[in-house]
Amino acid sequence: MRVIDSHTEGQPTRVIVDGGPDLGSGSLAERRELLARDHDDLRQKTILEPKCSNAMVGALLCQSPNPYCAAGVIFFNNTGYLGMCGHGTIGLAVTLAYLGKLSLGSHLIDTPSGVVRVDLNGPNDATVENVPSYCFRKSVELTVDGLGKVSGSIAWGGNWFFLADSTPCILSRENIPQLTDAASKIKRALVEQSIFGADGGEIDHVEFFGPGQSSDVNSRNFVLCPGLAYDRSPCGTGTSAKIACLAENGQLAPGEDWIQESIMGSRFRGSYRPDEEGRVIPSIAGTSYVFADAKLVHQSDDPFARGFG
Ligand code: PYC
Repeated sequence: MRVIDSHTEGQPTRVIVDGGPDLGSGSLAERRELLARDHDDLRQKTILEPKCSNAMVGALLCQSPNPYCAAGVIFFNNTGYLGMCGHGTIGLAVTLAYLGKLSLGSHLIDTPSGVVRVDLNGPNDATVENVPSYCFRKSVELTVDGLGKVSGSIAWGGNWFFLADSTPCILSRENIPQLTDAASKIKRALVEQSIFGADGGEIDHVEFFGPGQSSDVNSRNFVLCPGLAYDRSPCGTGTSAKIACLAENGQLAPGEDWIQESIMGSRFRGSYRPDEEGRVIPSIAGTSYVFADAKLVHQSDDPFARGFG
């Protein structure tokens, strides 16, 4: 199985460019179900520790049934499958450019959450125009073990996010263990208190916000992903969810830039446009670098081939 590894603003993506299972020719959402049901060992063998850090997002390159799409992709992580992934789509575009399979310019990419557009601006720079994003609920209150009352918004950016109204501590690298602990407790409380997304989907990403480190940044975030790894990038779908909430509150105009900084200090430049139906279509721009072009091998007696179990 050939994989290409990259990182987008610090967050890694491993694209499986060949050697994946035959998932038929259904929609990407249908194929994601098949992959999860019948071939989860692919996810386990490709990205779980000890092979990768638990932040790694896997991306199975597929052919899209939509003839206008340059590619299809199914994203997965250390615990399951994602609908969309912003940093991963930028990583995929840069990976395809590295392989000589994507030219500079505009392309459509099919994902289980819908078709997105990617503009490859240079060999390492891409802008993703994401799926329609929206704020589902505001001022949602929950009681969280050790934190007391916590309030926030629930928003869709291609995945479900809880955007907390306040942060338990300063958003600094030294506080990552505390931030991870607080966000994990919020994630658990959402399930326990039966608070879900619009479609009953689990709200499996939690975001905290604070001031950026310099005046040209609008905000810094900390994003906890479903498998309890934190996003080293500002999270493309998380920034989209934030932009949808800002648009809903009249705090960001169409076309206005929103510079989102990650807990590691890397940045995405975001903005949005309204579509014909007035929905928020966020764009996220970032940089990605390829760092490995490898063949994965699986030895039959490797006790940790599928991770630590
Ligand atoms: O960039 O959308 C993103 C993302 C989701 C999970 C990790 N990164």
